[in-house]
Amino acid sequence: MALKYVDYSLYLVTDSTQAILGNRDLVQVVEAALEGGVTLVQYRDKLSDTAVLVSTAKKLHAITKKHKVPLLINDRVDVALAVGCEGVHIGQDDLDLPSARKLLGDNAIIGVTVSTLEEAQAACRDGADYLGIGTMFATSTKTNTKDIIGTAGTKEILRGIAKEGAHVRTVCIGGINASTVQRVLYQSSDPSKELDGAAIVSGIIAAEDPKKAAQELLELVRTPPPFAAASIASPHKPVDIKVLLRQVLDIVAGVADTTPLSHNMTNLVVQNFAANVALAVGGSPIMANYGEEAADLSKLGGALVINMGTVTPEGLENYAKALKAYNLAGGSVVFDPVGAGATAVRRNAVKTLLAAGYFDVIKGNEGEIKTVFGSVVQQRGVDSGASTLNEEEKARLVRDLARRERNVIVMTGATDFVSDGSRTFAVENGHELLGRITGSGCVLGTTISLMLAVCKKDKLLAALAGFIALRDRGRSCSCQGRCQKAQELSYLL
Ligand code: 3NM
Ligand code: MG
Repeated sequence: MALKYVDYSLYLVTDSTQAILGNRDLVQVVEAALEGGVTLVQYRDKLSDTAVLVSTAKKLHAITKKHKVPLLINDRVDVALAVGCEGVHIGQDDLDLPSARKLLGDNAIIGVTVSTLEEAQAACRDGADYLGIGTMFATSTKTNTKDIIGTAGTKEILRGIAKEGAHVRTVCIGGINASTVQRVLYQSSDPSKELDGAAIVSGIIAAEDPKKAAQELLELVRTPPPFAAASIASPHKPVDIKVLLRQVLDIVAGVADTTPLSHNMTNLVVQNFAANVALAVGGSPIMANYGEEAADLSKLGGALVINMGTVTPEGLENYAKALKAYNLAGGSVVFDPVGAGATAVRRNAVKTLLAAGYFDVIKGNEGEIKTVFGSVVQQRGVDSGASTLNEEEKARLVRDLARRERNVIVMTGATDFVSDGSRTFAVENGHELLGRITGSGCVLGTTISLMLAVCKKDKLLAALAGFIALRDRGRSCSCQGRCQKAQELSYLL
């Protein structure tokens, strides 16, 4: 097969419906998008008759050639042949890939829509040049989708084809826009296989200014998101706990020295307690549950805690709004999915929030973390419920979830487990009295947020600092890693 150098980073898929295109001329809209920098175009038109398809495709091909961008046709191999464009995109219900290849030849670019690992593996075996993996998020542009697979499902597919599909390129599709594209590429990509780009319909075609929309999206796909961790330790580099503890104590001291803001959107039970703990460790708390305030607050260098302990429909909207504002500003966000496994409402709230934005740290008890992972657990109220996991299984759960979400997971319990996917720690930090008061877990979210505000570059250290701050003000400890606290941290995986 001939080598085809194709830039998949910003893949425009067209739509000719009134709802998306309106009364505008498709060819003009695509030309504007090309001027803005889209790197690949698929003509997707489910409405027009064959003669119109061919004549529109010819016009589109003339302008894509001018911009040296390939043009693919959705479904219709015959139209691609008539026009002589670069290839086709086929769905699972369209002409099969081997037949399309036979008709179009080795030099054609052929992409396939996949939403499961099995479909992806079959397409790789059959010689697809690229996969369109979806549906990422629910979208009005395509309603007959099989599954909303999100970033977690996309990553599972990428990991599953990393070997056999090493040369097969990949894009994600479905509901992706300027406010989600960076996170989607960041969270979906697996270390063994990255996404090559994002396919977008309404984010460009329905935009008031398609050229500007394409320019903005191209800039976004080419830069890492503001919350991308600058330094994650190499998985093979051994960790020196004493060195690490000194770094952690520096973070705790840094909070006391710089008084960062901890913006809490938290439950009615712990607001006062959490505010006082934030003050006690040297931070500056603001308890602001109104999402509109987040745009301003996110610019003050602090971090946000979203604690869904007393969730309401309005509260959920406020959380999502604040999450987006902090993601945009590069401020860190801690998620405390309180009682996640207790009710259907809370399980759905978790899904809604994970799809709405990026959490730097997710902190919960065993029942909550299992629910975030996707296991069905029945929590009794906000208590964790009986533990079903041994220590090694707990360590693996937090590690795997951290890898999936590409963040830091904190799971509290008699022993706490913390992981960033490459380093996993157990923290022996418990006290029998903690189980007899309310809010001890919630205030940990607040202390972690303060630590994140002073240490963005290593979120795992910040999370560990959140624990240490609750035990002892770092400033008053001069042990240099020699005291009892050093023994309380152990490195697991
Ligand atoms: N295919 P928008 S979703 C064409 O899941 C298409 O395979 C999908 O449109 C899939 O960018 C989709 O407007 C439409 O959300 C994507
Ligand atoms: Mg199709």
